[in-house]
Amino acid sequence: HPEYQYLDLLSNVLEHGDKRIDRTGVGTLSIFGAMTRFNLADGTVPILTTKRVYWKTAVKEMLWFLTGETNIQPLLKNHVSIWTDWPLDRYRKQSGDPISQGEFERRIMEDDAFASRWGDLGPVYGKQWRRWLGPDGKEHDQIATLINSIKSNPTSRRLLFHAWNVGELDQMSLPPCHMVYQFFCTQDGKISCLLFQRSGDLLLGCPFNWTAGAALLFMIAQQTGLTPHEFIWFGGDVHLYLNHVEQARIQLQREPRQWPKLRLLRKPESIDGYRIEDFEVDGYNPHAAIKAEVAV
Ligand code: DHF
Ligand code: TMP
Repeated sequence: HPEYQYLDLLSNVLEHGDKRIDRTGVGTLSIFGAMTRFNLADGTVPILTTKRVYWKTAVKEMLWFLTGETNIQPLLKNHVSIWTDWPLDRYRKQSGDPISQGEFERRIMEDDAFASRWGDLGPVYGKQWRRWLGPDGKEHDQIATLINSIKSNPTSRRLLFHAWNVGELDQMSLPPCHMVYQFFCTQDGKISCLLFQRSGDLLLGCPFNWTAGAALLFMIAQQTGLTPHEFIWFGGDVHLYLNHVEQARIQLQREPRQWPKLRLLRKPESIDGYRIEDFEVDGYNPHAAIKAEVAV
């Protein structure tokens, strides 16, 4: 079962990870260099079954990146709170206001001025993917260019987009973790995606990144008339936070179940036309969710 790639990685990190204090102060067990390879034939998607993964949240995050947005306001309006901690932390530190998360999210949603002052993450994924600022002031839409290139030159070795914009890193609330997405098309009409991720939170981040990356490949395949083939993931610093060790042990005791299938119910005119309602996941019957704190 392909999910053993995850479980093996998790037990490898638990057993052999280098124990260190990380940027967040929580501490991690880290290994360097890991790969997973998932076959998406017949619509199979990497959504872990040894715990419930909120795949709609992961897909909504991906759709938000594709809009080019970097403000959390539209995410919150779509009931996605996974990015709230970073603006909230900044707001509390800079204003001295010990606001609750719920109240902060309410203000971001209801007060546009507050949202634009405090809800923006800086020039993160969406900005770099859709509006990378060139030295001449011209903005580059890497996603539109990618799709055109796949259609016009499918054997190109330059089918990729990148988020690590060195000159803008200091303005980002977090520098990009999933950094480079590269694509490869075969002569018989299959397309694969390879993602390089410099830093991976194995318990919380990676399962989301795999699901979202596969969803992206399904959309790009549909837009270019190709069939999704493999989603390949490379991790640099792959780690388990020390406050996730108990959760990892629980998950390691569980048996994977059959992976679900993803279907796109509609073909939008362009990559910009997708909505969460277009995604249908069939046969997802995971083990129970496992709660874990995200390190900020
Ligand atoms: N920081 C850290 N330390 N780890 C991350 O994985 C991470 N991911 C970010 C931003 N910063 C990060 C963006 N992606 C969750 C999942 C992905 C994500 C951020 C957070 C998360 O907390 N997932 C929980 C709850 C999901 C939900 O409430 O819908 C989970 O159990 O999967
Ligand atoms: P870092 O910038 O110090 O590497 O911290 C970022 C943390 O967030 C790290 O634990 C990796 C994790 N992360 C993911 O795993 N996936 C993601 O998509 C994001 C945004 C972060």
